[in-house]
Amino acid sequence: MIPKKIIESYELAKERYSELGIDTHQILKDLDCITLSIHCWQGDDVGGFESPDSELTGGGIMATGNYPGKARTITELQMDLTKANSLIPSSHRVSLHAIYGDFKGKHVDRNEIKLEHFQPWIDWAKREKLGLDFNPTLFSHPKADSGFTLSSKSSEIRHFWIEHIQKCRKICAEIGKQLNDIVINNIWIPDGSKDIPVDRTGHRELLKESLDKIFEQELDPKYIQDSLEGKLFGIGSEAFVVGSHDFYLSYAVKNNLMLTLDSGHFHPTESIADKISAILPFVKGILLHISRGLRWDSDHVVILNDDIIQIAEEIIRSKALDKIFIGLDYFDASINRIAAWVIGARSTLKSILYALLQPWEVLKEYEVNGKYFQRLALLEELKTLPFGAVWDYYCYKHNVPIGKDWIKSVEEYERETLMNRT
Ligand code: RNT
Ligand code: ZN
Repeated sequence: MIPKKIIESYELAKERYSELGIDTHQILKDLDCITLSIHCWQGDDVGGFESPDSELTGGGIMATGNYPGKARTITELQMDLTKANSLIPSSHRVSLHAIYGDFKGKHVDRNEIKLEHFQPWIDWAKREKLGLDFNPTLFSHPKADSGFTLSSKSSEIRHFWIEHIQKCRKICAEIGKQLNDIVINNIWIPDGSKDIPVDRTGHRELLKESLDKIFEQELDPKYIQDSLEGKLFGIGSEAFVVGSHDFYLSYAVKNNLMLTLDSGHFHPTESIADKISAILPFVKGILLHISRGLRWDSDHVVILNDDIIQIAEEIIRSKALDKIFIGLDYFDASINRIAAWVIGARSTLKSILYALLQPWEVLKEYEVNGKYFQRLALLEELKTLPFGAVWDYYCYKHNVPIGKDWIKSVEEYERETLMNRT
């Protein structure tokens, strides 16, 4: 697209927004302060690098599709992430899973992982000037096959996974130190059962005990912050999820930890947006896993829909950006994986821009004065303001493709790079 047209459209949009008292220039600066944590696992369908044929098994999550070109090595995954980042405006973080270490073809069990396995990621992050986040991996492993990990009735299994998370936390603190940055360590476990259990209490007591043990290890909060992620159900854990939302909300409040809200992990009529202001005053922070639930799946590629806009509005209105962290979490193996990253990240940023471009003070004043038709009318009118022109200008300013132009770039990368991975 011709930059002159982009600039002209932006100038017109700027005028329209200024009629509402919105300074688009300032808004774009505010948008620059929002960082997404981009999930590495979209790049290879949650396979990881423990062995050449590692793949996602169990855990109640599933990647469907077999689109060609998935990353098979750290180098390929880094290349793909760099490619995706070049199509997403501004600079973002990368979220790793423990199975993505550099194990050099050796069998390194989960309770044996060390900092050295992640050094290539740290060095890459330094070069690319990116922050890193982390996730212990408690699925795709024989010791998770029973459906229980930290809440297993077997003390051997529990201890194995406690050790794994202890190792992960140490690695996080080291990554944080080397990057002089905070690393969010997100703990999600698959524990649960397909059918109705008779001992919910027993498993939850064990999960609490395991977590208590894990958090005995004190680490510098400047470098690591832990977050706990609950879920409503998964495939094979339809009747019971040990680490439910209620369990982790209570645990996080009691222990001053962060809570993760995955937008695919609740009943479809529940609003994740509504939960932000309800939970934020009581927890250390909130990590959002931005996703799109679709029927049985909680991990479809994020698009710009009402759900995500409402979440973005609540993030912005919370005025607590230092306590809210935005991560992406979805995986689609049926389309080009780089495109999946780009679609989800660009849509998330668009939702935030849309939320920023609102005369919130005016809307609040209507609300406080009972002017409800005016509030509703203005919210509706905002929907057809030239927000797309501001977004295009933002992409132009960041030197990333404008509008659909990035599609060509991914097609070219697919032809020249991905198709050679056979
Ligand atoms: C699973 C959780 C979890 C995973 C990642 C891969 O339902 O959402 O966050 O998606 O750890
Ligand atoms: Zn998640």
